[in-house]
Amino acid sequence: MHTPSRQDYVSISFAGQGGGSYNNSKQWRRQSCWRKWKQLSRLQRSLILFILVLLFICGIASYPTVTEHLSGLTEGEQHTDSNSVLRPIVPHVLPEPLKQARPSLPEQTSQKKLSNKRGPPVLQNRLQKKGNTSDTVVEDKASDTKKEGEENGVISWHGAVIDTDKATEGTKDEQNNEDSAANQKGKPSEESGARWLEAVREAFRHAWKGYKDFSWGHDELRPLSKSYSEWFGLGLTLIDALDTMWILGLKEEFEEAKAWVATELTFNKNVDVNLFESTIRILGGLLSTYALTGDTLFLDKAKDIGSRLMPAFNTPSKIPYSDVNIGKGTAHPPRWTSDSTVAEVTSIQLEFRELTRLTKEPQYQAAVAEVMKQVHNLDGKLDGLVPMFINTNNGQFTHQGIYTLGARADSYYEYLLKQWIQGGKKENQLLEDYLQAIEGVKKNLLQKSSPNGLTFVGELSHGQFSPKMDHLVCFLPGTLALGAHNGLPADHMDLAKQLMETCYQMYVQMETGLSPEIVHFNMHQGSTRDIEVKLADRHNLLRPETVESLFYLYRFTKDQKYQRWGYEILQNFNKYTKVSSGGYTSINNVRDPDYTSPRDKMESFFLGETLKYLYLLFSDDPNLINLDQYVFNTEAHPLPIWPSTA
Ligand code: DMJ
Repeated sequence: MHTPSRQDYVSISFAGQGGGSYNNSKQWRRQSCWRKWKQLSRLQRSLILFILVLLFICGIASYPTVTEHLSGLTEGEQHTDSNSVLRPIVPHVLPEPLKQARPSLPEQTSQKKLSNKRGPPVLQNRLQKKGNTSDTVVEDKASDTKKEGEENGVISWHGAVIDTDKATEGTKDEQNNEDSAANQKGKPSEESGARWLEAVREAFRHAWKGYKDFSWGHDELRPLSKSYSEWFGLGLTLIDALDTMWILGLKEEFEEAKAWVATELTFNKNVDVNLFESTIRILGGLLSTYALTGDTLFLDKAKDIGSRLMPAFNTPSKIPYSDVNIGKGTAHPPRWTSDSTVAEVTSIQLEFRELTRLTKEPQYQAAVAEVMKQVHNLDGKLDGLVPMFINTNNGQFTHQGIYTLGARADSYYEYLLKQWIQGGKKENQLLEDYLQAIEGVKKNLLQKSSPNGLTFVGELSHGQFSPKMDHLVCFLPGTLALGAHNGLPADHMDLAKQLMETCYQMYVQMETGLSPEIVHFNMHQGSTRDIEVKLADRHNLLRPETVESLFYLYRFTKDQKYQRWGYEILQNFNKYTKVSSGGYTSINNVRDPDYTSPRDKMESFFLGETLKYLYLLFSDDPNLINLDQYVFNTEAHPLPIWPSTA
């Protein structure tokens, strides 16, 4: 290793210039420099001047990039809402400012092509207007399975792509003019009706392309890393999407998926599956595809998975465990508790009852009816509202005193009504429990926000009201409307309409036009805004509940504003969650259009539910899944309402 000599050091220290004494005065340095300059030849001086000029020009040229970078950061840092509650999300997924990115990946080209012929015109126009600032490059921190072309850590992203400051502002008027049906109060024209249906089919095809290209036969697409994630290892997205393809008339896609089910799908696997999730998505998906197509392939597969799930009910209380190993035939609760979730054990009934009807084997219906019977008789309810957990050993509610229509309880209420409808409206106990629960909601959980008086469903914890509402609760307007359609009190429909408006506001009041996972409503006088969102609640998982309810409300009222609202939501999914290379992704932040922070996951329910309900919402054909003949399970799989002789 080279060590600098003493002599080197002395020469760098201007040794000799000051006769051995160190003189660092400004005057001495100026004179010394000038003397040295004079000693240079003309050629040397010209060369130095030329280099300086060159450096100056380069500095000027790079100035905009630097300022853009800086201003991007500053905007992000300063972005807060009026109440200063909302701060920009920590850039853990997107380590570089978006505006710095200028992608030149193949996806960008293909997206541009797509935008010329696909999607609603509004979107196309926005993209075209943006021209060469189209796609944004994001780095996917979660991608540990990157493939070729992603080595640089950059992935083309068509989402928060658009430099929103410019594009959104600049196109608002255009949007109004170009898609009057979506923005005026009038009836969407027949033409736009057809176009909106086609827009859903395009969205589905785009989602399917991502699934097919990067995660075929696996559970869920990770669209940014162009890979997949496994949950049960059973092709979850493919099965969840089967009946959607059938309903949307996507025959080619349906046939290729069916071929996979026929040749690749096996349940003889040593895997733990969640009883509720596999029932609503897999058993429900197979049963509904059988109902729609009559193809016994799907019934056979449904019988197979249904029988493999039955060990879950072998518990001391007959309240099922949460997890089953479908290969070994064993079941167990989660590692940390012997409790199951109330919504999970009470939202598998439609599917197992249907399996009994089709197979004439009574054990399926008997097992789920036993759960309903026990829950009906349990202490610990409040005016028909149930706690969130139930113990699999003693069959009692646990964690009592907390009541919500959101996570862990939601579909209990939905399945009370829907089982009653499925069975031909004869099972009075189910109806009574449902009616009592809705009264319980009105009495304990319903409030109005300030300043605009939005009706919302909050939560109760040991007598304390919390104005918190999950997006999951937005299933309720649809369920209330379905009840009213089936002869339940008319005020259920009034409440459905009010809650529908609230759920829509959860979208439009966000900067991306997409709802967060959870909102809090202001209730005190003098509030300036109705809806607040906590930092941790800003994500959107492509959930279906609001478009599900819009579908019911439109079917029963024919009020076209519900279709327009749905179309706005579809446009915003396209704008902020669509990934250019295929698929859609959940996002972390619905409050910042410039920085949505994609999560790199497409949930199976986006294809199973969200796009299906959007399509049905835009359809004016009441026989496309006639609601007097079918009842949707909680994963949007239509099951037949039993004929009266059944
Ligand atoms: C779906 O799996 C079902 O709709 C379930 O009832 C609730 N969660 C998701 C969709 O948000």
